[in-house]
Amino acid sequence: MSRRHLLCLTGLGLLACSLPGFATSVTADHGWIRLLPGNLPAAGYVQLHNEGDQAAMLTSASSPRYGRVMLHLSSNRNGSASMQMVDQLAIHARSQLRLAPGSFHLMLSQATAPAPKVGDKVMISLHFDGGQSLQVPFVVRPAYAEDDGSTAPTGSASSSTAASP
Ligand SMILES: [Cu+2]
Repeated sequence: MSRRHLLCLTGLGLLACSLPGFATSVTADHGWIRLLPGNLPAAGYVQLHNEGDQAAMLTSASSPRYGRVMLHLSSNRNGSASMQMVDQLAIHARSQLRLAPGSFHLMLSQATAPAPKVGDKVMISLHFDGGQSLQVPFVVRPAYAEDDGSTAPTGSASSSTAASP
């Protein structure tokens, strides 16, 4: 159970949770960046949770580490992969939206020097309709990474046990 859920059970929490605006209703976790070599743009992924009663609209994003951050959607039409810009992304009431490889992502380009490297934590601000923003830490991961690395790889423990004498 998240801290927010606990807060909502208290009297003060009830008041806070009933206030309009999503600043108290949208949270983000598992932020990570897939770094690509050279000057290729990097991609940012994150999970957004809207625990409020109203939809929240993500309209843009920015970062001190990247000169340009765009909302993108990857698609695969007739076997060819492509990306398109997205004006805004809705996180519906009481639901979540996952920015993930092959789907929605943040396209990060024009990295500021020194360029982000694997292991860095990059702050990205997510800007929502209505003027509020959310500061989210993104951990930088290598090009081959599939997720934020917070889940331990499965299977490695048993294989190493089998290999030991
Ligand atoms: Cu893209």
